[in-house]
Amino acid sequence: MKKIDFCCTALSLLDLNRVSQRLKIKRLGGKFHYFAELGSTNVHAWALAEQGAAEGEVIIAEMQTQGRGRLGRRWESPPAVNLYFSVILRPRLTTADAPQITLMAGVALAETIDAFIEQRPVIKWPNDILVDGRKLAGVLSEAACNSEHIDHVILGIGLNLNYRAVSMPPEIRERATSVADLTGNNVDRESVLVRLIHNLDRCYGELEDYGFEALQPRWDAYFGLRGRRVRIENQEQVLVGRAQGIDRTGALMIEDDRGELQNVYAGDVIPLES
Ligand code: BT5
Repeated sequence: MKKIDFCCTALSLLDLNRVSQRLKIKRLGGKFHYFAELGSTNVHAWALAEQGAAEGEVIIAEMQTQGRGRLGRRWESPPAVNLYFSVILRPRLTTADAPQITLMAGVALAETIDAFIEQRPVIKWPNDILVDGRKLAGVLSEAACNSEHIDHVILGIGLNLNYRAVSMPPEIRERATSVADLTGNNVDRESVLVRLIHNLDRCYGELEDYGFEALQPRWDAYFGLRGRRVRIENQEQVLVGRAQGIDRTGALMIEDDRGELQNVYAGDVIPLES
């Protein structure tokens, strides 16, 4: 990636003191680790969590040189236009329920984005937020756990705010979008961050206190593929069928072409013609 000299450019950087003052909660966002540049906020957060960092600490960077998606994919992370951050969580959940963290973040993201754009955001299971079929945000959750208990989860979020299509690399230009591209105006990144952390704090609290059932109706309302024919690809299989929604563990339920219900726990969903 091209190196950017921050001193010589008129980039508007985040002021985390201002963000902290606006946060009325203390559980998530009680402490920020701010970087002008980082390889990956998830990698750094993982190292801090291993050293005993507390739940709710947020690692945030203006740009990432090795922003990560799932399965070693890349997350484009140019400087000072978007949000790239990771939250350290130490949830009171069993290992089996760990995938619900990603789903919880999807609800918090969708509810946040809804406040800044006219169009309705759509959740694409398990971790994408799409608007008009283009990707606006992605979630990467990584958990350290044994067979029963979770030690920590690193919840990483990338959200495109003032990233214009003209600046995007050709590989994603047709498939990605940003709040600025959707509204025609730049958005105040700190306002989005404050609202997003509030919403994450609230949704995370609901998940821990009442279980995923408390969030599922809202997740369902943002889910864009119910009844659509989809192809699911993961390391074990390729499955074609009709998406029915998610079960209480967060698995995607697919009715296959023999009419049997299959639960899918990981993979990429590709919508097909209905
Ligand atoms: C994701 O992976 O969507 C998870 C992205 C998580 C990024 C955050 S940023 C903060 C934290 N630190 C990290 O290192 N990561 C997290 P996946 O479903 O595998 O999607 C990756 C695919 O999305 C890529 O292969 C591209 O096709 C596309 N993509 C890459 N950058 C994008 C961007 N900025 N906007 C939209 N799409 C993008």
